[in-house]
Amino acid sequence: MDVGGGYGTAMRRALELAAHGPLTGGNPRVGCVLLDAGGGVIAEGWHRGAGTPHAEVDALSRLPAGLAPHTAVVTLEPCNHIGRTGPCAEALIAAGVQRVVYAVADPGAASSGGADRLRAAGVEVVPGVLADETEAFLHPWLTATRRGRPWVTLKWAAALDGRVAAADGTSQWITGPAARLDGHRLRGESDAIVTGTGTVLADDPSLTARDAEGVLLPHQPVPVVVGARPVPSNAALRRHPAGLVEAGPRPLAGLLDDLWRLGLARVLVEAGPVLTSAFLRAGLVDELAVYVAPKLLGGPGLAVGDLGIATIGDALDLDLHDVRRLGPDLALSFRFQGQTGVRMQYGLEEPAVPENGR
Ligand code: AOF
Ligand code: ZN
Repeated sequence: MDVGGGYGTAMRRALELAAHGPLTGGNPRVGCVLLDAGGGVIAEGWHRGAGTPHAEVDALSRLPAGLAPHTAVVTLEPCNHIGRTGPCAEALIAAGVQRVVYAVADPGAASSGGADRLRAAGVEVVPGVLADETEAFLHPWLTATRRGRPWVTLKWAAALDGRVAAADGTSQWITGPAARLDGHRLRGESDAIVTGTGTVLADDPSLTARDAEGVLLPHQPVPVVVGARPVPSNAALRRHPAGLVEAGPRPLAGLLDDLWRLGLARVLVEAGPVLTSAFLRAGLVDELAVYVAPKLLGGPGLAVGDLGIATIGDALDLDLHDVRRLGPDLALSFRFQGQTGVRMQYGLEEPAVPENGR
């Protein structure tokens, strides 16, 4: 059998299954297909999120009685640790699986090593099937896990000229309903949402993830407020269903390290120009999610404040990752090449977040 190509179809199915899993909760989205000796699919499984069975164990639990799995095709190297659930490598060995095909290695410090464990038990291991597709599918989780710091998406909605506020300070409803709804989807796919006290005091945002009718989505990001001033007792954020973290004024890298330790692996930043540029200057942003409305506002109210860039050669370079049309607006997503930022490029110190960190 042509090993890579022969398992391509099953791995593609495993990726489809994986995509049912949640983006939030800190665990990867993983899918698994079990094959009989003839290569026929006899069970399928996927991981439904932290604390629930892993994809392999889920698939094994769905095996029809009397059928023995010969090959397991799984998008991520089976784990080798007892975390919230048991080690998948052992479960596959115990089930009598003779070959394990996977796409990408598990970068987790504790969970990796499943391939070696399987080989030691005499199981044939075929790594790297649909590796590029799976790397792209799991890119935010793999990046965050390899680095030990959350994946950070910086979001804003602006007029065509990059303006987010008019001369009188009004800033609501720059984009239309479809773009706003997409912004709520983004919140619902985030573990934490970071903003500044300036934004809280100026706009009193709820920072909840809601559907078109205003109903709360099943998953809510934890709101994290950066800045010295306290969140007022009557602020909408005090009623956030996921609680509230008041982080105070502090270096953003350390804040992200703390969020990672709390299992908050996908962070969305929705803030004013000062905090937005502080994240960019510190080189802590992985992705920009920019909604562009076909409007011109003019004036000084820009989405991004000073980046300390003196000349065009020092501009931050991004790759266009995705373009969508949402009603009259555009949704653009950009990623940094290799997570470069001003700090990483030039060794600058991260600027302190100002007291009123907007
Ligand atoms: C697998 N199959 O379906 C998943 C894996 O806390 P736990 O026990 O849920 O372990 C989480 C870690 O296990 C996670 O960070 C990743 O390294 C791996 N996820 N492994 O064999 C799966 N979801
Ligand atoms: Zn596992």
